[in-house]
Amino acid sequence: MPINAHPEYVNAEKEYHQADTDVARLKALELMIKHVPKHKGAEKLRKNLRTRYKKFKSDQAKAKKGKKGKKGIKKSEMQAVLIGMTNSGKSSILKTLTNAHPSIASYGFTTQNPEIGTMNYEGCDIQIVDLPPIASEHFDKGIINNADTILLVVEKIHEIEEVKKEITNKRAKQIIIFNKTDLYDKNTKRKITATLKSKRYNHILMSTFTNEGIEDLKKKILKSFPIIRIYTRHPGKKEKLDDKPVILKPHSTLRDVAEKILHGYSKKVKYAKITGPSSKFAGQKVGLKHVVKDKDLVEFFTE
Ligand SMILES: Nc1nc2c(ncn2[C@@H]2O[C@H](COP(=O)(O)OP(=O)(O)OP(=O)(O)O)[C@@H](O)[C@H]2O)c(=O)[nH]1
Ligand SMILES: [Mg+2]
Repeated sequence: MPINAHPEYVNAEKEYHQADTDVARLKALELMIKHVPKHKGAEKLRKNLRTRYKKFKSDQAKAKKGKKGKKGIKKSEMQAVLIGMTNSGKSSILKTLTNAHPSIASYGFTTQNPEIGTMNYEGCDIQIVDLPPIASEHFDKGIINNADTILLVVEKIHEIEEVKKEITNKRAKQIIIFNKTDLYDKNTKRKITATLKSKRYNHILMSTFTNEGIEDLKKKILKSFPIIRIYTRHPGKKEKLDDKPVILKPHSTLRDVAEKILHGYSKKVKYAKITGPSSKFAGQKVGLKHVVKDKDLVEFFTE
């Protein structure tokens, strides 16, 4: 115990040693710092308390971060990830495309944790992930490696190569989003487009301020996934078409469609009627081996 310690300090120190939770320990430590003797003889003690306090705080911050990390992101069937330099407008794009409400700010390094939103487009639920910026300590390559589609958000042409350097996932499709076109006149935009075209990038010019390019972007995102959509209608419910299509890989069969609706369902199906790109005529009667195509409409018949 330091010489000439206040009784408040003595009590706080006692509380500190008796505390059985981190919260109580931290509270006692704060009291100790408040009442620690101010004379020169206690200098070492003051320093020691401050160090302990700092360590406590950083441990707590780490624990909190760890918990968040564990929560992770459950990848959905179609996932696109936004990556780019700070301030390029990734979070603004997430907000424009989805139901999410991410923090948006002009000061840089705003996004600290991945943010997720769902984009509903042509009956599909597409997961959009907004990442902290490249160069941020929170930037997460793991998510990029798992993504189906990578959306590279840039404000300047030269950023494209810098962002590309961060991508090791060679399997994912890439879409270059040149954002903030509201800042440029027609002529400049024409030049930007010409450059992007000459480099053969799958690209889009857009602005979250004017919504220029948003619809095209949605189309491009959906098109980037190697999927087909099959719409189903259930017998006896002719008037009711399920608005959410069944999502499958290209070249799937009707058996795959039935199994996706309900595991074991294909065993009950006797035949199906199909209308759409894979049918010779509307309502063609087919078996489970029939290979479906995007936007087919299927009606299953059991007994
Ligand atoms: N002029 C213009 N500004 C935009 C546009 N989109 C976003 N901004 C602005 O750019 C700044 C950064 O936007 P954010 O969406 O937070 O950018 P971010 O890429 O998520 O930034 P970090 O989280 O730091 O990586 C904000 O001030 C936005 O208002 C746009 O289309 N045009
Ligand atoms: Mg952000």
